[in-house]
Amino acid sequence: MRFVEANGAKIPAVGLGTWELSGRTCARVVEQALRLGYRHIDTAQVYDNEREVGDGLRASGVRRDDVFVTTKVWTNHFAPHDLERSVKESLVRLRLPAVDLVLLHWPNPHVPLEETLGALAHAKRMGLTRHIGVSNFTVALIEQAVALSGEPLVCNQVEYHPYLDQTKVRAACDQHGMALVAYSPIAKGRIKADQTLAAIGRAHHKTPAQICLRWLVQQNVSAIPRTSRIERLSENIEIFDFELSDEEMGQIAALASPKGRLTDFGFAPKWD
Ligand code: 1BO
Repeated sequence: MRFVEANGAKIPAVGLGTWELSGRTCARVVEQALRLGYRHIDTAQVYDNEREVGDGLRASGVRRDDVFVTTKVWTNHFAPHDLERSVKESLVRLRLPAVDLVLLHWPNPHVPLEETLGALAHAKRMGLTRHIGVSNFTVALIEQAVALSGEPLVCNQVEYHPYLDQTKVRAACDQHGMALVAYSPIAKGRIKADQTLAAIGRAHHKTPAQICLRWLVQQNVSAIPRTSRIERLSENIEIFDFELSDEEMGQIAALASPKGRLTDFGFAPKWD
């Protein structure tokens, strides 16, 4: 497995996203993913599956120290007194003494960022997490967060796939030594019918999803595809035995369109 290094963290380049996985399916998929070689599992308080992620971790038999576990604090727990308590509750659900990474899941303009980041840094100093970071932060918010954080931020997790240009966010992350972690990296399956990805795939004997994930990791991005299908789990990590040319990287980047964002929630910040 390849890693993305960022401000002291070593994040496996491919992980399992668990957004929209729940119950026994979630536990079974996490267990299988770990058995197949995944070493990076991404969950969040708002996914309501931390308990099942913990079940899958334990059932896999993989040593805790060998897995990079991320969770995220939802915006209703951003007040300083609440953040630490909510992280502790996440740990109870996961049945872990600490996670590897805790992220602020989404910007919350109603709580001063400085206070939330202070509480997040405190959670790190207390040993509840090895690293801290943010998610769904715009370039302007990354700049603010870096300036305000008392501890290094190791990543910004955002939607990223060939149909969405994240050049500016990626550049801001690079500038501050942060990794970009890509959720919805295969564009919720839309890439399956893509002729450009299919043609590149034929040249490398790979599927459009594998081409897409390889395109991300070749940019030093960590991708967290989600699937509930066991056969897809293998497909999504079999991307380390080939390389895309500069020309192919460019052809894939050219697929981006202004309407490429798939997850435009009402509470999302204005993207720049
Ligand atoms: C509301 C969840 C978005 C991806 O983490």
